[in-house]
Amino acid sequence: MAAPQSETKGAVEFIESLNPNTGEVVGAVPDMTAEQVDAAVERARVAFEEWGGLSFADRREQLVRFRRALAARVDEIAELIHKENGKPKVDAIMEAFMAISHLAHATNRAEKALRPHKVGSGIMANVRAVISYHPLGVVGVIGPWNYPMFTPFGSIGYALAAGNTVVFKPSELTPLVGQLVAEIAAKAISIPNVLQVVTGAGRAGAALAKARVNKIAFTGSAGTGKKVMAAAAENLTPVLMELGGKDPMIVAEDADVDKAAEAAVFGALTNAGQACISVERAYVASGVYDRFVDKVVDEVKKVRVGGDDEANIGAITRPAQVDIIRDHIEDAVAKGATVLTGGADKIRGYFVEPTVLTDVTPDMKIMRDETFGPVLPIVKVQSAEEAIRLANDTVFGLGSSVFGKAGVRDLANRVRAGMTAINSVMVFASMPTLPFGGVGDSGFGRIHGDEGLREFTRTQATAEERFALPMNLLSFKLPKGTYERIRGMIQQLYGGGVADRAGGVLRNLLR
Ligand code: TXE
Repeated sequence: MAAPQSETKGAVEFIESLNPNTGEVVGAVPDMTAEQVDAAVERARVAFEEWGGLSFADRREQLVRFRRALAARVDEIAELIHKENGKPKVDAIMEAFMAISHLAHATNRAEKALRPHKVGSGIMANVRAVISYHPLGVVGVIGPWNYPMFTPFGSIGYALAAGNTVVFKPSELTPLVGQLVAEIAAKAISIPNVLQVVTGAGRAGAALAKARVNKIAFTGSAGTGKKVMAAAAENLTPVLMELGGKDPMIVAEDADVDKAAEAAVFGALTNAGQACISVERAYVASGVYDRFVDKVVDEVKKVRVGGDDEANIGAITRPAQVDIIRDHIEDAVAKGATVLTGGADKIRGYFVEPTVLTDVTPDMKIMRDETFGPVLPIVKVQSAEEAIRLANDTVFGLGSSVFGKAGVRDLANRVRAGMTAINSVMVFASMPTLPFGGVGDSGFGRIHGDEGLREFTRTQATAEERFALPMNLLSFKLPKGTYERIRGMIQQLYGGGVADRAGGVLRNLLR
């Protein structure tokens, strides 16, 4: 199989989408120009006039229609995810399930999460303070190929429910899934162009980042993320960055070892390891290390790689990724790692055998850079302190998991990451109530949850005077002696620890 091909049909360039399992052409999409991307953004702006002005109830009605239409065509969606990405069909329908459940949550939750609410007025006791949330306008979403529906839906569903319109640029490796979803939206939502898809590779993505959108939500590599930020900076467009990870798993001495091993195998291998929250490193307490490693090897041997319906994991979706995976394994072996299953010599074309490594050290690429493949390096640690130190020794900080009993929550709190699963793995991603996002090179901003809805809004602070105070501080007509009175206020309010009764004190002073 080769990288996606670009060919010319008439005057328009097309990009072919290939099936990673078979090399067959699944379809072709236009390689859009900057003008075409700008035109889509303009249409989205027109659509926003109406969509952004709808009540939550009316928007909900439209999004429920969209959700039902997605559910009605879920076999078609799953088939296309399977063909374009290479993951088994059951994983493909699971992905669609999670994406639709996030859309349903965002639809149902938006009104509550974005409801204007009163807050305390501090020292300005005569003012009513309200915080409200308003849609931004047009949101540009640049998506990846590993979860071509689920990942972008973490932005699309929440942005739409918050009242924005969306222009989505799917990865050039999985554009047809994006096209299908937008086609379903166009039929289900009565206002045109609420969700549009623009297709193409880096050029189209860069055009979207430079277009006058009101926010860019990007998922992909840190390198491309930096380019997107630089392009967005031209218009001071805010960005949300969901980048890669190097997620650690910590297994404590008192953990349920079998459960932890099974979770590690699933977390490292599902989707052929091509998840931003894959388990990329495991740190296991010395007392349970041997049992853990044996169980992992047992479980990994049962995992079948292939393109058929019985396989657990499919081919690697992005051709260049195979070289990265091979390089990481070879680098580790050259520096002393032991291969317990799989290995670089077992890679056949785009199919990578699950690889378990021990005797790994922090200087190896496999322990530092995102591998994004079905590889699990395991490290023996002597203490919880050592586990935390090594887990946090990374520029990334996306997901993580911790297995144990006593003190497990404390251990979880000490991992520097956006999300942590306790006695489970990856589970936070499927929970629409929990915010999802990273720190450091894993990015910033949050999708999912109430935070994910607010991410696609502008916060407005409203301060309404309810009654006038005898002494108006916001005026040039200040009476003589104001300096002394303010000085007195500062002493009374903050010099004696009465700041918690500030409103009352201020009113007395201004009388
Ligand atoms: O990502 P890119 P790639 C990681 C993973 C992988 C690496 C590279 O480690 O090996 O990233 O994958 C669009 N301006 N993740 O090359 O380039 C591109 O068309 C604007 C982690 O696929 O970041 C696609 O739609 N957009 C990850 C999107 O960016 C540009 C998921 C992502 O592509 C652009 C995928 C530009 N100049 C890969 N150039 C995760 N966080 O889950 C490309 N694009």
